[in-house]
Amino acid sequence: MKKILFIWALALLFIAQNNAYASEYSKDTDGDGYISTDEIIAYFKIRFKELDTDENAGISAEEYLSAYSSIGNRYYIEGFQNLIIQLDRNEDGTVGLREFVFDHMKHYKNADFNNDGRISVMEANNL
Ligand SMILES: [Ca+2]
Ligand SMILES: [Ca+2]
Ligand SMILES: [Ca+2]
Repeated sequence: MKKILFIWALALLFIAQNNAYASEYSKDTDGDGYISTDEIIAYFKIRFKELDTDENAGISAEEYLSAYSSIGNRYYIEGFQNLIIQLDRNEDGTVGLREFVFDHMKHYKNADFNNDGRISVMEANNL
């Protein structure tokens, strides 16, 4: 029984990694190996839509929690409440699209590790 569980866990890990890999490449929509500003903003908009499950144009702490819990990790609502306090510049209690993109663009700009002025697919791995 234990062995079956172990194999099952390995299979899940493999599937999760493959999905992560596939999603990295979907950021580079023109396939030139680099993620342009337009490409990353398009990607962030897709991510925002995925997270905003009730489609009220804002991501709540509950929506963050359910999205990240489904990956199989254990998170707590307090962590996301703190995240929203940091990102919620118009203080409506949720993270709107502009707030979401603004915050994520900071990470995008910092991702150019070799300072060639472009973000490669590898550099965009953790965005
Ligand atoms: Ca590209
Ligand atoms: Ca929402
Ligand atoms: Ca807000």
